[in-house]
Amino acid sequence: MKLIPPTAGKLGAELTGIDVRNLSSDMAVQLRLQLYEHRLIVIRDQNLSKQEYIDFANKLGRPQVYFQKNYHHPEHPEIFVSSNVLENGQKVGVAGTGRYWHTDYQFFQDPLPFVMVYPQILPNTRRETYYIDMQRVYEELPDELRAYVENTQAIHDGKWRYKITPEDIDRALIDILNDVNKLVPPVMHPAVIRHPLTGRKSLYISSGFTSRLEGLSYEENIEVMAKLFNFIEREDHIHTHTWRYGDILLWENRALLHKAGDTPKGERSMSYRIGVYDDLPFYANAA
Ligand code: 7UC
Ligand code: FE
Repeated sequence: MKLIPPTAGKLGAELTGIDVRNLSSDMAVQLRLQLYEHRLIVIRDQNLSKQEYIDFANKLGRPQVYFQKNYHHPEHPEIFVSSNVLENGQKVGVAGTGRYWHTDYQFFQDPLPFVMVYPQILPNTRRETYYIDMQRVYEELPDELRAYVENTQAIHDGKWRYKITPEDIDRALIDILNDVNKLVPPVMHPAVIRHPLTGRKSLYISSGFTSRLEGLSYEENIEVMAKLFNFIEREDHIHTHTWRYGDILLWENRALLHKAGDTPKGERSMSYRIGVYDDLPFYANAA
């Protein structure tokens, strides 16, 4: 097992020379520590069955089952399927997930600590996923913006990203919206969170899920959030992962934003995600 750290100032370590089917529990502990340190690790050249992929997740922590069934792999509910490929003429999972800056499960009380993605079919002409290091963003935040997020709570709302399912046909938008709001009511987290193990602080807001900052008027909130997201999503903050077959990308969802790349029209794409709970709280108290 060989871990190649990123070049200074960059994101993304690379793990080679390991078949994760042979990962011992000692090695799993090491890998978790490397993940807290580097936040984004690409594990190259894996060739796993669905069950072996789930077994790997079990070595890192406790695999999650996504709250909506329409995302589940039909035989393995732990696998969240992002796919536009029909299997036996049937739709499996959901197409075009996460094409906006976000962290997974940010709109829940217990967000996901780790996430991994293992593509099964890659588009021919473009195969990218994007990341932003929110520990670095926090450190670089101009004082004027920092004042708005320090000792502040942010409200996150998942309902605007809800995808219509076959059961929604013939229902009024207002009824769907009311039901989704009951299913995932808005939640609050500190706008700045401290990592429970490393103690490093991250800015914990995203243009995908964060609806407002506490204590601001309607107008001020719109203005401040626009400034914050402009800063966060600056070109020089974005790390691009270009996928190769065999990659498993594993990341610290406490510290990074991510965004799925578009699949070019007419091309196929299918990937398997597993969310994993480690044995730590999502954040330590800030300050
Ligand atoms: O379809 C999607 O973009 C999924 C999104 C609403 N949730 C991903 C997550 O884990 O928060
Ligand atoms: Fe996501």
